[in-house]
Amino acid sequence: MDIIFSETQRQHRHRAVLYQGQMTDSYEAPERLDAILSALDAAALGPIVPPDEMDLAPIHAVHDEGMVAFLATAYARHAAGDASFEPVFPSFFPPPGQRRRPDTFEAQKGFYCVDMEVPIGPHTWEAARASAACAWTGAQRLLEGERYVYALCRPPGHHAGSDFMGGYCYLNNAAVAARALSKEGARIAIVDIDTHHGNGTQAIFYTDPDVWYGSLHADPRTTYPFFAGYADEVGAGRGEGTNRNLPLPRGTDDAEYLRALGSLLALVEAFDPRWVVVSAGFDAYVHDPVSTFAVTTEGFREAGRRIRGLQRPTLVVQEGGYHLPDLGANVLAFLEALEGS
Ligand code: Q9C
Ligand code: ZN
Repeated sequence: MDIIFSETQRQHRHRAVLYQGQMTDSYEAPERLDAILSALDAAALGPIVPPDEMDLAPIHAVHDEGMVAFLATAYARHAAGDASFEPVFPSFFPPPGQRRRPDTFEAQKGFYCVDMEVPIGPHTWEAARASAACAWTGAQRLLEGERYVYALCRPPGHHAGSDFMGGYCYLNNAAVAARALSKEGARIAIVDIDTHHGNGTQAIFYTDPDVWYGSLHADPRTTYPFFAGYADEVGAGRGEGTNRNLPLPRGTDDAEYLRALGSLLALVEAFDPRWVVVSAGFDAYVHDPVSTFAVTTEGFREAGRRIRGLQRPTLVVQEGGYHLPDLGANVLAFLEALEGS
């Protein structure tokens, strides 16, 4: 299986995110890449190749021009001001029904960043762009006839919407790949197994009849992203019926996780997509620091086996997963089972 990876993704390192008024360590660190790379390397899963050259068109096909421009220039605007503090952080957020785009940089931060988990440092834009390029390149490989491709993306993407960023996510990598695959009206299914609901991906495709989105995740009543991911969100307009959410209780184990995945995959079969994109987060892991689930390495292996059962060309896009000691083993178990090795 081809593994698409860019070294540029390492350059984004936010030592801190703001949580409950305090700077805390971010789990979303470059060491995640090494944890995954060393496991894939040791197992010789496949060639690790850099992404193709990508201009901004595939990003603009998903994201609002204003948001992309904001992300690309935010650090330079910040550094040019009198800021004494490193990353760009928002302070002011639009109240419900007041989502107007202000002219001033200070207010644009909270207009585009919906929480305090997306600080923008000197290389965040380059890393986010490289991450999106990995996913987009993976889509190109599928279009060229590859059966299974793994995009080792970081920062992750599924909490980024067309015009918002949040939850460690700046650009929606899976959405960029899905858009690239949606040529000639081909149907695509995005299966999101990260422990968090992919509120950005859902929002991007909510009214799109050709892109089905299904997610299993911790109940948003108690878990990030809180404001979306409920079972009654089923899509709208021409996209009605192409969105499916399965919130699961605290303590969800392999059996429950796989049962939920089974019901999502039955819906994927019924949708009959040409392509499958997996938003593959491994933060449902029993030891994950952000997880309330109890999924094991064997659970992820079985998830890979079940998705293999779809018998569709599949792009795996890396999302969350923060337990460094076992992250690589979890990714490897999933990918090996997916390709049947
Ligand atoms: N103090 C992804 O997994 N919030 N994003 C944790 C801990 C994490 C996770 C707060 C929510 C975002 C892609
Ligand atoms: Zn997650």
